[in-house]
Amino acid sequence: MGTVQHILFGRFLSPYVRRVAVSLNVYGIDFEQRIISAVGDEAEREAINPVGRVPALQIPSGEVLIDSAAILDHLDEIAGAQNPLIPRTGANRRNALRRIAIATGAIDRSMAANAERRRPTEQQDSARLDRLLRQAQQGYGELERDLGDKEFFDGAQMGQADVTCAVGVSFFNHIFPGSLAGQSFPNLIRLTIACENRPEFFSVPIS
Ligand SMILES: N[C@@H](CCC(=O)N[C@@H](CS)C(=O)NCC(=O)O)C(=O)O
Repeated sequence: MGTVQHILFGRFLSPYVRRVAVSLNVYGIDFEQRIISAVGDEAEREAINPVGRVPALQIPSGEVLIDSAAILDHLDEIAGAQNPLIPRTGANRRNALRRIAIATGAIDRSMAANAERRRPTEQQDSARLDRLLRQAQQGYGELERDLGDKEFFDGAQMGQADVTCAVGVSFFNHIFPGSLAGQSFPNLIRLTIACENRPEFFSVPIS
């Protein structure tokens, strides 16, 4: 058995950490997880990333990559060969980047909404909470229409837009149960269930 040379920092509760974990699995790259919580453990997080955020990925050279987009770009470069999770050129690349931008934007809105509702009652801003939830749902609304009855966004093969969207949908429904119900988002729920039933996903459950 070879030595594990990739170390992924962060918990799979974080959709950013989780999309990196799923992508490592898709590419068949073994990794070890080092759990650093996104709350507390600030000194530990800042030792890896000066702005204190996860995910980070230590690669075999010993370098530590930060920010999920930069990590995924590296994985596409070293393991994507002819078939990267984000297409390398053209309209397919532009479309994938737009979908990923909407999915990560919706993830950010859902995380901000979660933080807003956890503020002490007297500091809570219900108008802001409503706006954040509405914008997250609007983002997923566009992705729902875009996906339509296709198996994956780009056709028959799972790409990064599918991975990021599925981890985002699972995360939103985890922190705000029922926020993306099957009646209103049937295509996204179908995609998410299909993804979550794959080993690349179910071996790295939200936790
Ligand atoms: N753009 C970053 C976002 C990372 C991010 O927001 N990470 C959160 C966890 S989901 C975090 O570390 N939060 C801790 C903090 O902001 O103090 C990425 O894609 O990696």
